[in-house]
Amino acid sequence: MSVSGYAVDLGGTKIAVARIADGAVQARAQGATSGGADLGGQMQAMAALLQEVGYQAGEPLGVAVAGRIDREGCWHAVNTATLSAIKAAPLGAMLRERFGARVSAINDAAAAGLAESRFGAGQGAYNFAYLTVSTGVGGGLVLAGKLVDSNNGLAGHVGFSSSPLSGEPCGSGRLGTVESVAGGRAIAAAAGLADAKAVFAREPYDPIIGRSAQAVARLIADLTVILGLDAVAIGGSIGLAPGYLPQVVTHLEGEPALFRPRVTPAQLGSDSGLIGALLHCQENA
Ligand code: ADP
Ligand code: BMX
Repeated sequence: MSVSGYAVDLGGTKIAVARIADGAVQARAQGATSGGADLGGQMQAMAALLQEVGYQAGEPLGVAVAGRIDREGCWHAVNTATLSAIKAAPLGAMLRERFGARVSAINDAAAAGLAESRFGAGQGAYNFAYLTVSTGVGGGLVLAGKLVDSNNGLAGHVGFSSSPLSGEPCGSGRLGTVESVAGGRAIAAAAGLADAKAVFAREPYDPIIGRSAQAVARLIADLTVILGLDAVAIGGSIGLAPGYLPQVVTHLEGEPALFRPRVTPAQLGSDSGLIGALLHCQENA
């Protein structure tokens, strides 16, 4: 893996940064995401963590963030309950101004999908989807070897598709989405606990987690109908939590064989967003 430089992965719960050499994480720093921070605040948080891993302006830097990035490099929260102050924020321009020309910005799940398709669980698949089950539910679709993108940056945001298992409002403004039953915020709210991690600590086979896994299994089958997927990789701290993937697979077994692609954990684990962000930078900046 000839991927070397620095990367940021800003999700709804945590910001991870890394120094990467030949595709391997050499140094890592992490902090909590401030959901109410505006672009200036988020940039400040990224810069402070980057300093911890030795980054200096001018070096290659791939930035992956939750939310959509449009063709002009503007950053918009789709779920405004997760990043409430991110609205048409000129992330691309601000990153270049602060860190130089060798920077790029991409959605976090799209970045992870790119990395998994190239170096991880998606290798050898013709049509591949990466799904993250984390604060929200995100996706990166790689079809015929190419990451699906769009002018408005919304392509791949599969967590905002409808789920028969939810009638709940979603921070996207839609009603009854996959994210509003399967994501970490939804799991915590349904259990009345501070976060989804506490729900897992109590009981990984809690019916609330089972419902999340069932919604993700339905989503996988629906995406397979539409895209003819060969393989799906699941990441995110919930997706990778012990006991979660087996529940998804059990629910998927209720579908006819034609609608069941290969489903595995993300091979690069929690590094896929970081490695994909830097790969995107190398290929686009
Ligand atoms: P982000 O959404 O910022 O990318 P994560 O992938 O870590 O970050 O996902 C955050 C969600 O995962 C939160 O809902 C958190 O409670 C949950 N979580 C974190 N660690 C664990 C764990 N070990 N087991 C289960 N859930 C976890
Ligand atoms: C949401 C959406 C996606 C993101 C996905 C996973 C926002 C703020 N987020 O669907 O852009 O890719 O969550 O993000 O609109 P995470 O926060 O769970 O890592």
